[in-house]
Amino acid sequence: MTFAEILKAADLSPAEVQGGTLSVRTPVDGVEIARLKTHSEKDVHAIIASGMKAFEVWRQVPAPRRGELVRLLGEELRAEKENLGRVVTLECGKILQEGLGEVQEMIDICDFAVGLSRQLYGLTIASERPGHAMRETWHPMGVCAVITAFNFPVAPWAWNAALALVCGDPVIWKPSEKTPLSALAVLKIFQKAVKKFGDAPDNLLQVVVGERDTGEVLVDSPDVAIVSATGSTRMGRAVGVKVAERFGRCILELGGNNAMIVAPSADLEMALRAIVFSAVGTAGQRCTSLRRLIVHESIHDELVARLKKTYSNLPIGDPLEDGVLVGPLIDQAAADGMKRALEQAISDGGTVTGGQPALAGQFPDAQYVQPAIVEMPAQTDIVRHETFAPILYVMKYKTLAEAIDLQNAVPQGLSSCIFSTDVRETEEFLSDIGSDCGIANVNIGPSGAEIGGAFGGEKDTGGGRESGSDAWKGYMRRQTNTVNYSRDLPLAQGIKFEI
Ligand code: UN1
Repeated sequence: MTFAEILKAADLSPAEVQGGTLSVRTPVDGVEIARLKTHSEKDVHAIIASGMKAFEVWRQVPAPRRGELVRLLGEELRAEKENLGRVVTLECGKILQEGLGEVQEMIDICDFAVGLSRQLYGLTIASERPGHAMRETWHPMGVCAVITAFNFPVAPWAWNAALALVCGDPVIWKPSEKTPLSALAVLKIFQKAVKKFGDAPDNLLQVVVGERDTGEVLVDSPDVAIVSATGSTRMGRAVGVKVAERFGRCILELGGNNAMIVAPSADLEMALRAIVFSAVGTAGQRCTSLRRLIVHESIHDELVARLKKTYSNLPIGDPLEDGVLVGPLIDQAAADGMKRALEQAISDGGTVTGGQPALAGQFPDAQYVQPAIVEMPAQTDIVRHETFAPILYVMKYKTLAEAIDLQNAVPQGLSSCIFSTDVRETEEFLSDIGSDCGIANVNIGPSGAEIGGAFGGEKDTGGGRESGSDAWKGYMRRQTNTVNYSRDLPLAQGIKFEI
């Protein structure tokens, strides 16, 4: 399929994707595939006002009926999985298998949210007063802005939107300026679901196209009740402060610097496969990508030798082609960042294998790279920094306590894992003195989380939780109710107040 055919199959006509000022390039070969019209500040204010209007209606629709819309969305996504997966691959450069996986994540969270729409459980609480009932109830919160990053153009939107919609909140989506086409394709799919649903209010989902300043209008608006943002720690720090200043609700999913500890008892064959998938998948541009490998000294040399061998045969190339495992980086800035990080690692005493540009002859305007393995004498500042590229730093350890200290001694706290068949080690890793991350896995890599669990992490990762478990509570307001059904008016705490 040509690039134009990929867009057409996703129902994006040339008229819709041309004639604007925002240039969208595919990382596959670096060519421009669209020029989108952007929204002005005034447009965004009007969009927020429309979202507020939708809220007035949507919050009164019973939650299970709201779930029906999300069920229909899941069905439409099933039908469009291939078409949307291809747009994702075209726009962000991840291999098609991963593009399809991302759409599957959207389908999965829709299923989850449909079930949730018949739950949204509150509590009954024992009151200290006779003839009184206490309960805790959950209510729709308001307009929810979802700001997403280029590396996962659609799944994180779905984790937020599927929950927000069943919780009664209209959604305004600000996709990355690098991947707005995926968002527009999803909007088309959503509109089909709305049509089948029948009587949903207009503007339950709106997409704003633009650069950072467009997102800032959403972040600053007191009419946007929830801001859920995925992206860099720098972005999150700015967004978090602004939303906190107006006492809005913020859900942040920011950088990761994820590690794997490989213990002496590990199944090395399994570890090897997990390392390669999580370090080079999405060309090292997942927030959950494996960036630090902490290997017991007794198996270090063997594992590194096997890794280098596997890395030397990795199929790098056009992510739309079958059999390719490593696609391009998103842009020149990403390639420059990788180069700078490798130079710094070398000056810190690291030994680099790989890391050089690839396929420059075939794709002169794209940024393909050979994934890098960097053997480090210590966890220096560059290792503690998240570089969004396929760089795997390898370090040695002697004791598990030392390995856990290394794993935790970075600013970020998203995902982590241990490969070990020793239950004492694996349980310690998951214990109160183990990994400090939001996600901690055993005999599985740090990436590729399922939607059923809460997704997010601590420290510089921002503290937010999205997707499964009880993350839905982030999209509703909590209310404590005390109901007096007696004929007296006793005061709490036994206070006497006679008039
Ligand atoms: C991200 O990189 O922002 O766990 C999200 C994973 C995916 C989500 C990654 N399910 O790797």
